[in-house]
Formats: sequence, C-alpha cells, structure tokens
Amino acid sequence: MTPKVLIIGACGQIGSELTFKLRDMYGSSNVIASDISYSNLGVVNSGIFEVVDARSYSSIKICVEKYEIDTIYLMAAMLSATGEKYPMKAWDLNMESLFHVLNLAKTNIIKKVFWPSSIAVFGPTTPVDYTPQYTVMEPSTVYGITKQVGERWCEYYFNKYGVDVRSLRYPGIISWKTMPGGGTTDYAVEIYHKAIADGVYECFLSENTKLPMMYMEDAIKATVDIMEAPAENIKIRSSYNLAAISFTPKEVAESIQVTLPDFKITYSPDYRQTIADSWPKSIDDSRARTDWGWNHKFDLQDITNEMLFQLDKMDK
Ligand code: AKB
Repeated sequence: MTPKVLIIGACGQIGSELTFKLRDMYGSSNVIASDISYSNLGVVNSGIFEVVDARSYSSIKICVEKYEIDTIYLMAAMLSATGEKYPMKAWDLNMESLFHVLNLAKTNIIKKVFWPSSIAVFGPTTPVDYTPQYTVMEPSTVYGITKQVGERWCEYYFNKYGVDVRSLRYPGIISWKTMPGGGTTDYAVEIYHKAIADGVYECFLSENTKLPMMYMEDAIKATVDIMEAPAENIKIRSSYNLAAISFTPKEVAESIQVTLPDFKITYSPDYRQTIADSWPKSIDDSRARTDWGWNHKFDLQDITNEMLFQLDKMDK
C-alpha cells in the first residue's frame, strides 16, 4: 500500500531531497512537505506544502489528520555548531519534536516513523577508528546529547508501545541542491561552492581532521531502504551506524585540484574544531549492511566530480 507521508523539516538539506525522492516514489499527492516557513521554494512549489511548527503537538496533529498521514519523517533539528550557540533552543526543538511524533505514533494514528540520529552521539571517550555500533557514548555537544537521548526514547517507544520507529546515525552529508545549516561537517559542502565561485576556501577545521562523510544520493538511498525494509529486519531500534567514506579537508582539496589545479585552501580552525575532534574518524556500519542490505556507492572522487559538475552548471 502506498504510504501517506508527512515530512517535517522538508526545506532543509536532507528534508528537501527526501521530499523530491519520496514524491517520485509515492506520487506528489501522497507526500506532504512541511516546515516552519517557506524557506525553500523548490520544495514549496513541488507539491503540497504546509507550515508546521515541529515544537507544537497540535500543529503536527492538525496536518496529520487533514491528510490522513500514516508515516512521518522528522527531519527538523538544530545541528551541532548552532546548537552550541543556543543550547536550550537546540534541546527544545530536537526533543519536543521527537516526543510529539512518538506520542502521535503511540496512539496508532501513525504507523511508521523515521528519525535521524548522527555520529554526534559519540564523544571524546568513544574509540575513534571504525567505531562500533555498541560502544562508549559520552557526547559533548548539546546536539549529540539530544541525539543520544532521542535514540534511547525511540527504542523505549518501540519496546513499550510497539512504535515502528527507524533511525540512522548520519555522518556529514554532501549535496549541491540545498545548503546544510549549522553543522560541523558543513565545510565539506562550502568548499565546493567556494572552489567554483572564488577558487579559494578558508576551512574552519584543520587540514588533517578526518570525519565520516556521505554523498546525499547514498544518504537518501539508506533512508528509503531502512523505511522500506520488512519490520523484522530492523533489529536495532535505537539507531544504526551508517557509513560511506572518511576524509580530511586536505584530501577534499586535493580531489578538487584534480579538476581545478589552481584551487587553494587555507586553514583557520574555530570552535567547530573541538566538536570535530570529539567525533569518530570512521564508523563500523556492518549491522546496517547485514540487517537490511545497506551499501554505499559514492567515494570521494565520485563526490567531487559530481559536486563540481552540478555547481558549475548552476553557476552558468
Ligand atoms: C553536523 O555536523 O552537526 C551534522 C551531523 C554530523 O549530524 N552534519
């Protein structure tokens, strides 16, 4: 049966591409995009769009009832870097929105929920290389704390109330359609924009800061795959480790120089360096690969070639 989907936070980096993908899959009228404002006209003009405040239970519920929604993707969140500037706002948005959606799902109105977690659930005491699914988790950012707590609540609602909630620990996501906002991994998108526009980029992380990353197409595929998988294959109800590749700012710059040999990068680490230093360098996602067949497609040079090609086309 075709699901009736509500995407909350549809104007954001991942929400927007998820909206386009799910509209292709299920038909435009079956995918309701929503956000706090009309901030992404591509999304707003591509089908039904509603203003929904993720912090308001009634705002979400009205929309769910109006369109007889049975599946929610909760993509609204305040990310790691912005969260450090506004800790209480990050806590309120990230936690309240999750509780609203889980509580709606608990009443059986909603059959399935997707909620993104992040590599930010890990912290400075976590093993950094090939970080296991189950390990020490002492996140040091507010964003990471909300994601870790959120994971516990997802598992709790699954065990206690049978809520079919599914989740992935996204790494940094690289895409060209919609800019990310307020994350520590945002440099890996900005660098391509600056390479095309100015030929130079000042990076806010140091040259050898290695972080787990993924191309948007792979992230959307993982999201769709986990949501389409039979419920019995989803053995982890907190959140799955998910990985594709890991690289440093220096390595991205070198991959850009293959096409743009004059491109220059400089380094001026700021407060985001401390956040990046608390996160893993690489992730063991073997459970996702075994349980529901996850596999990534894009490596660093594929991503760079695609990003430069698409941004260059947009620039003309
Ligand atoms: C961030 O940098 O905050 C996000 C994330 C890794 O969850 N991109």
